[in-house]
Amino acid sequence: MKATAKAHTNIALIKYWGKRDETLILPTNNSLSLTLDGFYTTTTVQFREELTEDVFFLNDERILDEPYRRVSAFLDLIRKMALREGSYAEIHSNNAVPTAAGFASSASGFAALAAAGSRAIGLKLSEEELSRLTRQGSGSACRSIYGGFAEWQMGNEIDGSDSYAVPIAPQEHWDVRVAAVVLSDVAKDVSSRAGMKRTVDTSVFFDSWVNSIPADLNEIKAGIMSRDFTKVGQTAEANCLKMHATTLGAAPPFTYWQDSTFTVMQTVRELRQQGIPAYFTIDAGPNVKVLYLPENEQQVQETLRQVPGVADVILSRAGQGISYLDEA
Ligand code: 2P0
Repeated sequence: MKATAKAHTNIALIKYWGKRDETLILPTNNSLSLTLDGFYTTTTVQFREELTEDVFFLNDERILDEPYRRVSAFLDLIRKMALREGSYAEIHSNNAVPTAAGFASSASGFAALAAAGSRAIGLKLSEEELSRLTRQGSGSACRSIYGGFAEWQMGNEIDGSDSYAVPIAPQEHWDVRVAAVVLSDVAKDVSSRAGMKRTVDTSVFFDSWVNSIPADLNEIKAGIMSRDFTKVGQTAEANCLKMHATTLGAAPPFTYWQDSTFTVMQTVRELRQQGIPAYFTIDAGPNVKVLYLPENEQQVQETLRQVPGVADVILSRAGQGISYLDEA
């Protein structure tokens, strides 16, 4: 009745930006990501008969507010699947995701929780089933079941049965790296969930965004398969810019970018002018992630560190999928 799982976060190269069902977490477009080795969550779930409610510890601290409710509501799904309603668990989660790095710990967090929770309660889920379950905790988490490159297929069914991630290429396929550029003065006033919803509800650019996805997906998958860094980088960067453009067409309009976000973007373009292939992508926040190849690591890192407003640069390689650490 106890299991421990480790899951890594992922960075979307083709972004998930829009839901068609907010309860089941069903997206309006396919997305594609690279799982990262540097950022992960390790979670132990133990179902214990004497408990009358779930107990959740994050980084050894008891959590009682909203994150607790989200974790417990997610365990409700697992209890329902296992026909074990009324069984409660003690959950210990540890994040090796520097919160300042601007990576959503929800991706690694819900992937690890789904894997440990389902195993602890005795469910034997396929990767597809696990991804479908994980999706209902946080959308992007369903891609973290797999190492390397993974695609979340949006599906068409209203019950979400065909909405889950599939592997595209394993971690060993290609040594592409990501620098997380952490800005020193970060103010995020629109959460990703709220920003996504406002965009779907009001952005005049939203349909164009959705319509642009199939071509971007074809292009980036061809680029991944042939290890064509220029093709992958150009497609990811353009896709990121389109996602962020939708926020400017929302009502009221908003943006996640700050001054130093622009400065880092411009620095990446200058690296390219100097012959260093590097491309940026940005999630629902001001920090920038830069894709680069191993042979350019030193120059990319040194250049980014010198940009005014940059507090830190954290490097990561491609990471692995879910792993189970101990069972009883
Ligand atoms: C992604 N993001 O594909 C995209 C790119 C942000 C930008 O997944 O499902 O708003 O409501 O938990 O927390 C944002 O994640 O998604 C996200 P839900 P959330 O990685």
